[in-house]
Amino acid sequence: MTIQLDRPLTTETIATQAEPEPGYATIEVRKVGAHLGAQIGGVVIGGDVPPEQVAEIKRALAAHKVIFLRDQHDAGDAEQRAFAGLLGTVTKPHPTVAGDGEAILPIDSDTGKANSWHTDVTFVDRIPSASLLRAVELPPYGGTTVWANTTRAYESLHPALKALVDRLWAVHSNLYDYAAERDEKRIGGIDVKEQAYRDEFGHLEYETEHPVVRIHPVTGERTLLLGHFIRHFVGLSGRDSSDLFQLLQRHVTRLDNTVRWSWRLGDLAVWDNQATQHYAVDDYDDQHRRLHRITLAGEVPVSVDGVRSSVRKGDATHFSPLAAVGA
Ligand SMILES: O=C(O)CCC(=O)C(=O)O
Ligand SMILES: [Fe+2]
Repeated sequence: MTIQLDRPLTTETIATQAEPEPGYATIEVRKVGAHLGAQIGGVVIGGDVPPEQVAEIKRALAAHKVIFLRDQHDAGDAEQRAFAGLLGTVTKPHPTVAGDGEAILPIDSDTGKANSWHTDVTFVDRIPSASLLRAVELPPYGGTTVWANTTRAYESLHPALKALVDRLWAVHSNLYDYAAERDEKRIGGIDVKEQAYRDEFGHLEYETEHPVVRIHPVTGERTLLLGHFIRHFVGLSGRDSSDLFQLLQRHVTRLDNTVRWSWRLGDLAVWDNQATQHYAVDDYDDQHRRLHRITLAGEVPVSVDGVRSSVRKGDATHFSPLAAVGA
């Protein structure tokens, strides 16, 4: 098949030497890693991306779990938001953080660094289906982001471990790291802006019980739902929870199961927040780094037995509507 694109990828914009994948008529899809990650060419983000391209971008996202669009230099917040609206239903910036009040959550090194493995906003029932992150200001070195494939992590488990996690539930909370916070305050290791952000992050308390294995609403695959918002597994002691959490996270975050992206200005990354975790590498010293994030509404997770997650504390209806089933 010959693909006719308005803006084909040039050698300068290609982050991968891979040939375009067959099966796409309106975009170029090139793998960045074996197990997840693809670069998408031929798209100019904004509100007028044609429906055929939107459908193919969604298909590429489901297949590759994180996709990267380069050289979107003309795109600002408005184009990012309009494009997000074509892929799904845009949520408020965050359940507890105001952001721009509409849709954008600034990810700014002045207020914190997400250098801990997580899936976004898992402490509410309606976990976002996807996140769109656009580079705004980048440090001259470092500051990459790494994603891991939680579906492949599940598939790689021994059948006995699968049987264990298939029945296991976990409590997720936004107030996940109190002890560390207190220690940092005591030893004076956290600055004012960062503390203000943490206070805003924790000003409402959310707690939700999720299955450790959920059925992906689009692909139907089983996928691990873990990450740093977990407090403990239901019915397990803190110590057992911690050991089991480390074991499972080790499978998720094996380097072979990840893809790492070196950001350039003009980059937009979109990830399937129902099949990945991510980690922002803090290796750029005190230099400023800022990206803008938008999340898309998701469904309440469903376990392998068909049981939905349940809220223990907090109401997330102001943050996000529930996505239509299978969206
Ligand atoms: O800073 C990054 O690269 C990612 C931060 C993050 O966790 C997010 O945008 O959800
Ligand atoms: Fe995140």
